[in-house]
Amino acid sequence: MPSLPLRVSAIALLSALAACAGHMEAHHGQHDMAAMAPSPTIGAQAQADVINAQGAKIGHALFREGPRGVVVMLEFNPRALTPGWHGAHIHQNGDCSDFAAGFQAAGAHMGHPEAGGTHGLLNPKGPEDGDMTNIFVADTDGPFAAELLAHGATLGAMGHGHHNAPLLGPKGAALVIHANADDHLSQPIGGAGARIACAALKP
Ligand SMILES: [Cu+2]
Repeated sequence: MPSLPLRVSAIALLSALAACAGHMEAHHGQHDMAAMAPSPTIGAQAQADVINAQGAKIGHALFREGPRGVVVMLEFNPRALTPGWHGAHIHQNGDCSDFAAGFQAAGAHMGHPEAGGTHGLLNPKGPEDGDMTNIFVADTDGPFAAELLAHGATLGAMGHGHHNAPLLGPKGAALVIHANADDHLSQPIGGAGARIACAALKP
């Protein structure tokens, strides 16, 4: 683990453990404990360039782990994406190398149907671990940014508790931005269309 691009704060870890112990006292339940266990890598960070379908860098992605998922901060150059809504998901492979072929190497969503998942934040049978809210790009000549929560992700190498998509596991992970909005319901990707940008996290 020391070679991973992670910075784990010992203080954050201790306070997380303290919160954990307090919770266990309050509820005494093994099941509750498993459900509420905070991530062991809380406070960890990782970052990656966002590239477009020409392979050019168009922005930056910062991933920061909190107790209920990974907060993804995206910052883009002017005109990096077409105006309008764009779906964004965590895909299962940290590989954005085949940009000319539409980023297929990034694979399916984290927690895809093979792993028992069903797509959609608004789907009663969903969501997959990699599902996130859309971003909206205004028609502007300036830089722009967005922040998303990867609710089912951890920056650890192992899944744990409710966070069962390890972004820095053996295959890494990729943030993929799509051409159109995700309707959070239809299968398999909410009708979000082509993959237009990608940021790879490698283990
Ligand atoms: Cu996607």
